[in-house]
Amino acid sequence: MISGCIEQKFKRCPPLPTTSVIIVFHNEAWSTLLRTVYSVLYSSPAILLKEIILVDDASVDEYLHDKLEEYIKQFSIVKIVRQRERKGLITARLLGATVATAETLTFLDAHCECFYGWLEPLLARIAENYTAVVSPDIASIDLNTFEFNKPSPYGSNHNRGNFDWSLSFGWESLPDHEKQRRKDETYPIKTPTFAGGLFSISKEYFEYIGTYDEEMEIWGGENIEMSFRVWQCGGQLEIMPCSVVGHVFRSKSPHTFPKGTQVIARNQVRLAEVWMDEYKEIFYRRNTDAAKIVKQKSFGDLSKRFEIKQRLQCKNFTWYLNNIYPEVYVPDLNPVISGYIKSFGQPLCLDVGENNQGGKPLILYTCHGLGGNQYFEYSVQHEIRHNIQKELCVHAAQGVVQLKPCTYKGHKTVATGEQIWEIQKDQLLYNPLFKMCLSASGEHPSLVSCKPSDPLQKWIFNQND
Ligand code: LR7
Ligand code: MN
Repeated sequence: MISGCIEQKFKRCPPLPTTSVIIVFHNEAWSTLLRTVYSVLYSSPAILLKEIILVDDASVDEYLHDKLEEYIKQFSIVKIVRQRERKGLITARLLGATVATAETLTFLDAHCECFYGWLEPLLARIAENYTAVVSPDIASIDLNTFEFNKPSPYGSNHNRGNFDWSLSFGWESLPDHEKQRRKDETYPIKTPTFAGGLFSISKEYFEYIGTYDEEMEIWGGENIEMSFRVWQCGGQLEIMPCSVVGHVFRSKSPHTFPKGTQVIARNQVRLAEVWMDEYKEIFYRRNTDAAKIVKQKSFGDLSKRFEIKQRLQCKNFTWYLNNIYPEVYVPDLNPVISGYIKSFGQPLCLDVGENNQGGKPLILYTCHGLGGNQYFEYSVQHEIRHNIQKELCVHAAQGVVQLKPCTYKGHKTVATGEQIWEIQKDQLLYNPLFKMCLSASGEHPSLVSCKPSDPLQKWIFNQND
């Protein structure tokens, strides 16, 4: 634990605001759910913890019904409410919030362990700034051994939340200006987005700022929506380094999606439509499910969400990018060409693979037309970019052609010769530095001497449809 955190003192007069801890779950294991409940009970000062509200999102596991009900009777401050129909974590949290009676709400996933002293820094920050939406520093609990990786006494390299243009949440290290702004290690970290599962907020502010989008279903998107909304509408999203909570990070989602996983794309479309202005197109180009939902207008009614934006006089997405996340790379709003890149000689497309070292090799793979790993953009700088999670560019080299971080990173930088490609009339992809062409012979695309009659050197750019 950071030493400055151990020395922190919190005033009893006036006291910190109380909190209702809301834990939503669907078919959670008994042991992890109860571990979460016990750790909250053990690590929270009684005067601050008003209640723990368990919200069951229509679990089918038998032990989560009568047995759980019986078990929690021993704790006067633990309640359970149930969502009869499986609607997902967003409406479950909303249900929890409506029955909560404390001044603040604290949300947790159902597989957490709170570290000693976790609650006070969150509530103290809200007491200081009512518009602060605060997350703990999230530690990991090993998914096999369930061991808690306790915070290091030497402090840690803090991370903040970000998003990529497929609207996935990610972590990144703090930029220098944020390191410099913080006077010491205990200072709140401003974060462009939050993971969304573990946070505290004033109950009144939660309502003022528009709670959640109740039409979002099952899982996903709500954390990015809330991040954009909080910043654009005048709040602050922060990570409190002195508050530590462990979470079991799973390798894959255990949930069923009764209406299919397209609900995630639908949730994302709902947030893009409301908060991202013209930048929403950058996302739609990268996710064909989302583009379809937009085309068919099957994202539902958004009038209530636009009303909130209007009522709170929220700022636009350009403001958010410039002020809250100036480090972000914004892909071309109108790329020269975008979609998949298909070989003329083989029914294969350029694709981004994955190797054991976490690298991302450029490969050839059956075309699927879904965007994602087969989404490329031909930029104004003449790069072939795969800019979904990281900014990766097709990078010429003797032999196998790879994906490397793009050298053009916006103003004052240039695309180096390896990353420049000319689309020639005969459909060759020509690299002027090597004076060679991209070929689909072999397993990995490679550079060869140009030969316009070779079908393996011809490429077709296609819009995803
Ligand atoms: O249909 C569902 N109904 C539910 O009640 C699906 C899930 N849930 C419950 C589930 O039992 C759990 O308690 O909702 C909670 C979150 O689901 P997880 O644990 O499967 O989600 P996650 O940890 O993989 O995902 C993160 O992103 C989600 C997007 O919707 C939520 O915002 C999660 O709360 C969020 N978790 C965190 O922020 C913890 C830190 C992890 C990171 C990064
Ligand atoms: Mn989780």
